Amino acid sequence: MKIVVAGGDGFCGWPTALYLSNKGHDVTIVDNLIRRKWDQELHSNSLTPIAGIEQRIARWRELTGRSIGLYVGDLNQYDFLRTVLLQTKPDAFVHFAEQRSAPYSMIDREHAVFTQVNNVVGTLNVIYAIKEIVPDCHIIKLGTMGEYGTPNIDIEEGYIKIAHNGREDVLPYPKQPGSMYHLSKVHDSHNLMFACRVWGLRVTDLNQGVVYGLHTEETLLDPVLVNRFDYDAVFGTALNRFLIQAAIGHDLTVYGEGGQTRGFLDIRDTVRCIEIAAEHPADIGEFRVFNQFTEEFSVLELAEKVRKVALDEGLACHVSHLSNPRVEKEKHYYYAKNTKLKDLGLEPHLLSDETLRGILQTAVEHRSRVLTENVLPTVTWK
Ligand code: NAD
Ligand code: USQ
Repeated sequence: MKIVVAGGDGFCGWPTALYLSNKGHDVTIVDNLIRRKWDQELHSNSLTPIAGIEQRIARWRELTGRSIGLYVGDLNQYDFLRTVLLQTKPDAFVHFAEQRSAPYSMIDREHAVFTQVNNVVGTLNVIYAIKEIVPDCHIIKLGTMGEYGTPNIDIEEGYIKIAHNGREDVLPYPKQPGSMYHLSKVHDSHNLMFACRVWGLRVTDLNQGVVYGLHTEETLLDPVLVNRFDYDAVFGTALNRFLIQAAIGHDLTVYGEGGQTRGFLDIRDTVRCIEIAAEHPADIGEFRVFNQFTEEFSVLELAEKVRKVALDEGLACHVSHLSNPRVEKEKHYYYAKNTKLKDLGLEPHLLSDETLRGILQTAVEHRSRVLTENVLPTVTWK
């Protein structure tokens, strides 16, 4: 298949591009490299030293003989996006290319506005460009489990059957997102659903949980192919952050009580989920939603797991309960369905001590690169 991976220089996009290329797909990356600029803005860095995108792609070609196309540009520039689609005519458009940090979106008004404009307008442009140029192309859009929030009932995959005043319907599952970033994903979902209903586009919205790990079979082939590994309080995510904190002997930063429960998945499952979605496209006019995570954990449970594995490795660390910089429930019911991807063939890599040890070892290897002033949270929701 001809597949565009928008956001293909990022944490999820880069290993996905390599994985799909390795499977024999004709892959083109589209990215404006803004994630690298946010590191500069935040005086932060990836724990792993990452090569430039041209160098990454050239190394991949040297090692495997496979070419990956590259367009450096912004999805918010409609003419640029039109050119990409006219020249590539993709069968599938995988859309990772958004500002994905909840804390970044909550820094101030400017960052909230930027996040929503970047994400919502970018996705609107994707919708219009596909409608105009390749209407049969399957949009595989990265959404988030955080669109649902933490309701006191089971979370379904996108839709819920509701009986009301003697009548019944299957309706979009209610959304109660927890940040300006998560809200941008809800807006995207609504726009995409409208485009399917009105123009007959085909879309899969992957409501992904928090991703952990960094390596895949392909990124491990050579140091130039290494994936980025975020640890700072703005872009680092829960489990990866705890592992890096353990590597540098920092207290594990559980926010508040730590009963916040989320869906999690291994990066090796992220890439496979994209392949599954591409191989089983949504029907014409269908807005299909998959919940893309494999297991649920509370953040305190994760911190305890990391503490135990770190101790086995001779790294003593403590779990610290920080005053929560976010506004969120710290103790709540959480049960989300996630059967659709498994029904289509996903065989999850479940979180084992061995997996934790592997990520921890990478963190230890690069720990001298940690800028310790970036570890504690400074952005608050209030
Ligand atoms: P990332 O920031 O590492 O990568 C995103 C990439 O998109 C970056 O390379 C960036 O330069 C690019 N980009 C952003 N805006 C762009 C634009 N307007 N035009 C072109 N390129 C643009 O993020 P990630 O962790 O790889 O996440 C990818 C997607 O998956 C996001 O949509 C995110 O919301 C979603 N997601 C991520 C996680 C996670 O734990 N990392 C979990 C659930 C969902
Ligand atoms: N948390 C801590 N300590 C930390 C970091 C986070 O206790 O050091 C807590 C947070 O308060 C929150 C939970 O862990 O309750 C998850 O936070 P996170 O930073 O790991 O993840 P989140 O902000 O939700 O965002 C990440 C990605 C985002 C994606 C989302 C999936 O950055 O792109 O959409 O995970 S989900 O959480 O399912 O919405």
